[in-house]
Order: sequence, then structure tokens, then C-alpha cells
Amino acid sequence: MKPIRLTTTAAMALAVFAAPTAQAAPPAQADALRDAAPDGLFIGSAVAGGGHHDDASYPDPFTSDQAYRDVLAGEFSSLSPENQMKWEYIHPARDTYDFETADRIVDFAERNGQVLRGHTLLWHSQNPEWLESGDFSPEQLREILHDHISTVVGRYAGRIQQWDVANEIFDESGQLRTRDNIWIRELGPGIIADAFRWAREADPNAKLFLNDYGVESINAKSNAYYDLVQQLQADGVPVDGFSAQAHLDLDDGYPADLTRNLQRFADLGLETAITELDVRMTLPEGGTPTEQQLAEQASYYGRALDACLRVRTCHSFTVWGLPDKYSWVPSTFPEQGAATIMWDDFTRKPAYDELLDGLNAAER
Ligand code: 9MR
Repeated sequence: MKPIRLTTTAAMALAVFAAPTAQAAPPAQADALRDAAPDGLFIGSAVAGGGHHDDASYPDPFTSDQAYRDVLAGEFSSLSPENQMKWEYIHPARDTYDFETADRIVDFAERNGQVLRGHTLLWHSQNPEWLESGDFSPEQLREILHDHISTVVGRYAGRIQQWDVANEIFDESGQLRTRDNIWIRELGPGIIADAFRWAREADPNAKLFLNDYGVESINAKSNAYYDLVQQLQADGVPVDGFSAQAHLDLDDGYPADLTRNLQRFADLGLETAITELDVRMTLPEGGTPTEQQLAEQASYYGRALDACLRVRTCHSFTVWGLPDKYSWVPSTFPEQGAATIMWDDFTRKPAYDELLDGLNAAER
């Protein structure tokens, strides 16, 4: 982060010793995202890999790639385990927790002066088979979720800045996922409030978030969150934040009302955040993006940063991994890619430069 600016009095006291004609040197431009960021804004990345319990071929750069680790440490002030705190990784059997990789990421972050975003506790996806096909009674499921949240959040209490407590609980039309989310299906919507209460009990200091994709704009889904937040607040549920993942796509256009949307949640008293930013595109034959695509991508990244900078409660801005070879995009969207801010050799794309310039210029 930038060095703390002198107070006016301190600056005047120093000025007495300065030659009267001396021009103030322009502030040095920082050359890493975390150094360029204004105080109080954490710049994050997802941490890829960690090994998959069923798939040994899953890329694990956090273990195997020193250049990758150096970039994570040098560029970012916040880290989000991309997969390694999800149920299927951390809770592989009903009575077994596996904290090995998550612990390594948390230790790494602390060694490098970084905060963490915990991801995620109540979700419809990446749940282990034992849970999804376990045929548990509602009472048992409640107990399983309570135990999970107390154990996982409790283990890292005081060490996680923000937790994605509930992830992607609404569908595109703004309906709760009553079919594919096991918790909501089996236990009803009240389980969302309980998850927040249990998380608060386990770590009173972590900021507790609702997190989703497709909620960058004011639309049916983000409206559903807007209503839910007010309901939870009225019920005294400890919800602290609303975050937009921001998996953007040049083919979809830029969500121009992102600032306005985040601001309305800030106006409810919530923290806001961008948690999983990437900007994919349909690649031309040969697989290399055109100059124009790269410029457009850079402007999407820059505008998303600008949205966060403009909303007073946005203290966390995270990109969903880098470089492209470790991104989730190509395996999910075979025609698309190039979504991250760095080339595979860790050189910077225009999108990186746009973020760095935006942070260096930021006044908050
Ligand atoms: O990036 C993650 C990828 O490695 C996993 O295979 C995938 C499985 O669902 O999850 C990806 O991360 C998702 C995140 O946890 C929640 N928001 C959407 C992200 C991209 O799919």
C-alpha cells in the first residue's frame, strides 16, 4: 500500500526546512498492484490448485510453481483459495476434515502480509458425494452444516478478513435455488440466516458476505439480494457484505451500472467487494486475442476497479487467478479464454497496466 500521507501540520513543519523554490517531487509510481493500492483497499487473487481429492491431474501451481508463488506474494494483498476451502476439499468424509492445503495457503498469506477471503460455506456446487447422496434427515443435515461452519470458520478465526458464507443462492430469475442447493431444498430458506449466525459465533471478526455471479447489474438476481439483505437485517442476522464475483465476458458487454448497484448495498450499511473478476473473450483462430480485444478487456478491468474505488465500502477487489494457463475459463468455455491479467510467462497484459495505473492514480 502507499505510504501514509503526512498530516498538514507535519507537512508544514517539514516545509520549513525545504528550500523555498523546491518543487515537490511527483509521487513515485508503485510497480506492483498491492503497493499502488490506496490504504484500506485490498487487491486480491484466487490461489489455484491444491490438488483435488479425485483428480491428481488437477493443476497445482501453488505447490509446484515458484514463479507463480512469487507473483501471488508480490502483487497482491489478499488471497482467496480458489477451491481449497470448498466442501469437497476440506470435508472429504463426514467425520474427516482435511486442512492441509488450506493451512498452507493461510500460512503463506500471513508470511507475506496478506489477508484472506474464505470461500465458501453454503453452496450448491462442489459438495462431496457423501453429503449430496447421503440421504440424511433434516436434523442430521442441520447438524452437519453447523459442525462444518463451526469447525472451518473456527479453525481460521481471526485470520480471515471476509467469508463468503452463502454463495450463489439465487438463480438468474431471482428465485432461491430450492432444487439444486441441498441446504435450501432440505432445510428451507431459514438455513441461510443460521449459516450467518453460526459463522459469526465461530469468528466474530470476519466480515460475512453474500456472494454471487451475474449480480453486477441491477437485475432480478441482484434485486433478490437487495430484498434478502433487508429481511436479514430486520431479523438481526449478522450479514456484513454483498459481493459481485464479476466473471465478465466481452461478448456480453460491460455492466455499466455496477457502481450504482454496489452503492445501493453500501447504502444499506453493507461492505461491498469484487471477488472473482476475470474478463473472457471468444478467441480468434489460433487462440491469440487481438489488440482490440486486449484493449477492450483492459477497459473492463479498469472500469470494475473504478466502480470499487467509487463505492466507499468497497475494500476488497479480487481477480480470479492468473495467468491464463491456470484459469478456470478454457475448460469451462472451450471457445473462450485469455481472461486474466497476465500472459502465461507472467508478463503483463494491457489489463494489468490498466489496474496498476488506476490504483496509482486513485485518491480515496
Ligand atoms: O475456479 C474454480 C474452478 O477451478 C472449479 O473447477 C469450479 C468448480 O465449480 O469453481 C471455480 O470457481 C467458481 C467459484 O468457486 C464460484 N464462482 C464461480 C467460479 C468459476 O466457476
